[in-house]
Amino acid sequence: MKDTLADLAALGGTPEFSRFLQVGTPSVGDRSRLFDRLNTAMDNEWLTNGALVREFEERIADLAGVRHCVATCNGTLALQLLYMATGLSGEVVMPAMTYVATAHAARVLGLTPVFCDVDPVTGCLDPEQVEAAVTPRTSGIVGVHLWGRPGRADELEKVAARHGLTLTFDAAHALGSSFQGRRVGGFGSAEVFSFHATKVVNCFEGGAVVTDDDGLAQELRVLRTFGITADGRSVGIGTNAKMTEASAAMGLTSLDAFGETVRHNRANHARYRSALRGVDGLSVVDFDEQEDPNWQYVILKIDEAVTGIHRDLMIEVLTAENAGARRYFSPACHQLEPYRSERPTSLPHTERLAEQVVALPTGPAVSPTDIDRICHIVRLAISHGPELTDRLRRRAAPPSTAGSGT
Ligand code: T4K
Repeated sequence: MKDTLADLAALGGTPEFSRFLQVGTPSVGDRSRLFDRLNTAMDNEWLTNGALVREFEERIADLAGVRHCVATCNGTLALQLLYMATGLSGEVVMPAMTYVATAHAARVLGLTPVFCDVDPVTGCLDPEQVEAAVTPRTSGIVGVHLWGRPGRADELEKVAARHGLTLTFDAAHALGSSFQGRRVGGFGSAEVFSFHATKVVNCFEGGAVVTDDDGLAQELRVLRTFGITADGRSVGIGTNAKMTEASAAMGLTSLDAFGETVRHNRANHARYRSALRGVDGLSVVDFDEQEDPNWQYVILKIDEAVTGIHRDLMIEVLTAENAGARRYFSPACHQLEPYRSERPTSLPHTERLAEQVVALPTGPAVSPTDIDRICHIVRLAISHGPELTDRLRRRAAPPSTAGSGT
């Protein structure tokens, strides 16, 4: 165990971990099942958009508690297809506290993302702020279940209904989460999952739209396949967003392990919470009794004014120890190009969160002992916050040339 600042790898000590711990180590499940499934696809001589994709869609629809799942090659294209299929135009209200894909998927279609502030506790859209952001040009609202939490999704439904707007959700983080007993998948007109390698269920790369709307599902299937219907008629513009059989094989195998992954992540979350309890200026984002999340992310908030150390320096300290930590999400979307230049916006709650959040390593490859060791380092760093900050900044400063005579 490290005792002094000099033991920290960022200040020349030996890294705590010999292997790099990640935020998003893939949840692979039983490899032999994966290879069996890949062999089935080979034996069938059917490599994309076939029986494995159909099976994956059925199981995801079942998990989300909806009638339809339209699987795609990634979550970003699933968002684009959904924005197209719901006929969005003009302005779309969404949070900036999200991965930039939520906004870019709209922007590439010529839509204008209007970033709206979030509830400082949940990090999800604040319904009152959404109400204030609606203009005559608004056609829809895109909620984001940040870090797997549904936020106040029910209230967003009321705002959308009041203004006659289309409500959809970016549920990239929230497979298997629920709110007040309602499963994510059934909020708004439709919801989008990501099955990127780092997500709680992965397809290497993959995504899906889930919905109870028969017509919307049909439209999405056509858009996903070049605008061509199942009976071969070309009925309009579309793209190629189909999922491969290899991705579905991975998705099904990862899905087999889903229950175990969630149990593991829930225990990791509790371990972090108890190991970091009582440290002034630090909090692990927790959930309330209405929410049943999938526990995929462990988010730490660091208040520099209290701890004397900024989030970015904490990430530097942890990374040097081979404990990979990520900024989910910072900068926020409105602080990124092209949005920053096109439409300068001030979002105080979002900006404060974006300044403080760190996603910590979790997932099946991170053990309780790993967590205790990470938390020990966090506590050591915080207990000497101002001194550590000073030493790291001095170390990073270019050597002074004053008095060198050159
Ligand atoms: N909406 C939201 C709210 C999203 O979070 C995302 C994606 C989307 C929409 C779009 O969905 P997709 O089109 O991606 O399906 C990642 C992912 O690329 C991205 O999928 C994800 N969200 C976003 C939050 O994170 P980066 O730049 O943070 O890093 P990446 O992918 O290199 O790796 C993240 C961590 O996981 C690292 O610590 C390394 C580790 N890792 C990564 C890979 C790929 C592994 O251990 N194994 C791996 O195979 O973007």
